[in-house]
Parts: sequence; structure tokens; C-alpha cells
Amino acid sequence: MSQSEGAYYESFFTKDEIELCERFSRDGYVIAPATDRASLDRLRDAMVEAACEFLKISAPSNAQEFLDTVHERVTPAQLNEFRLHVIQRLNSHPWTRAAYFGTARRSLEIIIGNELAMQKRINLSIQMPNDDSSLLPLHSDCWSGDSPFEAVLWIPFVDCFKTKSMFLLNPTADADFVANFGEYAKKSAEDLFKAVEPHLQWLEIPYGNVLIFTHTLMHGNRINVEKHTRWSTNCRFKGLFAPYWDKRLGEFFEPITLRPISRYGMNYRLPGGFNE
Ligand SMILES: O=C(O)CCC(=O)C(=O)O
Ligand SMILES: [Fe+2]
Repeated sequence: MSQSEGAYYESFFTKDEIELCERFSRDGYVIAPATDRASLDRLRDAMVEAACEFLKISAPSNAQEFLDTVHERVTPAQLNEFRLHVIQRLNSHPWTRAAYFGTARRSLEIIIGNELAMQKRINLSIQMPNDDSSLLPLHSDCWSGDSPFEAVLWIPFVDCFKTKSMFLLNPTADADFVANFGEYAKKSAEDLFKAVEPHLQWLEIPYGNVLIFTHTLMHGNRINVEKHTRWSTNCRFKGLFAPYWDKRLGEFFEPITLRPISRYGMNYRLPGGFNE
């Protein structure tokens, strides 16, 4: 056995798991092909169906092109009502969350663990070209009550790149900025953006792939100055027993892969009189 095989043999992780964990630790994210492509397409088709219902039009022949060019049919003033209609419809199907999980199950289990809680409702972003009405400026979700033990599964439903995508600060630069955060206390969010801009990773994610990232790192988006509309969803996953912050189990998260030994553990009571 070679030395490197020996090293893997001595690890509790497999070679593939080590590779994925190292990438996630180094970059703060991984992009991978959806493992269940049929589930991904089903989620996309359900959104297209809901969009057509809102617009009172029949189903398009090319779903991708329809989503990319939706700004030709929806005005910025209508956008929020349109977006809410689509996401409410998507969240109403009994299969939606399992399909969502199915696009990245293995990677989520490697990065987080195999006993998981999932956000109850999936969120949808629609970013039309040159529209500034639904931007998410630079932030970490932990600044608004999300636990650092959560990971975000972000799925694009069109090809995302440059300003049609989102940006994420790399972990080394993020740690440097957080260590010197006092310097920015009296400055604007735009000043902070300008300072971090050279260190941002704009994530290129063609349809068919999914992104998992840690929202502990600063991230966000800018005005989409590409030609087409961005459609993406995001949903958080965490270890069922890992610490919760403001987003509580039951209200915001729900167990999805509870294991039988945990059920035994949670239900266990020492027999009465045992310690007397
Ligand atoms: O989709 C984006 O541009 C940002 C998403 C985001 O902030 C999040 O999912 O936490
Ligand atoms: Fe965020």
C-alpha cells in the first residue's frame, strides 16, 4: 500500500469526502452537478407553470428561454407579486422539499452530517436586468439571527454568471475584514463593498448545478447588468442537534432525516424509583 493510500485508510473519511471537505473549507462553497437531475427539472417546471398561471399564458416550449426573458413580460412594479405567487405555489407541493434535498443530498451529508434539519420554506430571487428593487447588499446571514452551523443550498434555474449571479467573499479575506471591522463602523455599506470588492468570488453556475455555501462569509448581489433575468432559490440545512440561533426548530426548521437512535434517545426516561 502506498503512503497516500495508507493516509486515507487511517482517516475516518473517504477520499471523495476529504476532497469535498477541503474544497468547502478553502473556498467557503462548492458547486456540483445536481445529483438528481429529474428533481431539478421538476422544480423548474413547477415554477414555470406557476409563472404562466400568473401571466395567464400557456406553457412555453423552452423553459430556460422563458425564465431568462421573463423581464419582457413582467414589469418591475409587478415583480414582487409575481415572485410571491411563484414561490407560494412551489412551496405548496408535497414533494418540493424532498426534491430540493435530492439535488444535493450526498454533498450536504458530507459537509453537514446525515441527520439534518431543513428550512421549512424555500426562498426565490428573481433579478431582472437593471432592476434595483430586490437587491441583497453585502451581508452575513449570521448578522440577522441565522446560526453559523447552517449551510445554504442555492440553486440557479438559469445559467448564472457575473452580476446575474451572487458574490461570496473568500474565507481568508472575510476573516481579515471581520478582524478589522471597527474601521468600517462609521462608513457606509457601499464603502465596505468597495473595500472587499477585489476579494469577491462571483460564482459561475450553469443550470444543472447547485451551490452549497456558508452564510457566515459575507455575500450578496449587485444590479444584474447582464442581458437576462436571474432565477435562483435558496434554502438552509443544518445538523438537527447543532446550535440554533434565532431561526428555531419547529418555526423555521424541520427535521428531515431523524435517525432511530435519536428517537430512542429523545423518548428515553429512566424508570421511576431507579435512583432512590
Ligand atoms: O441570491 C443572492 O444573491 C443572495 C442570497 C443570500 O443572501 C442567501 O441565500 O443567504
Ligand atoms: Fe444571505
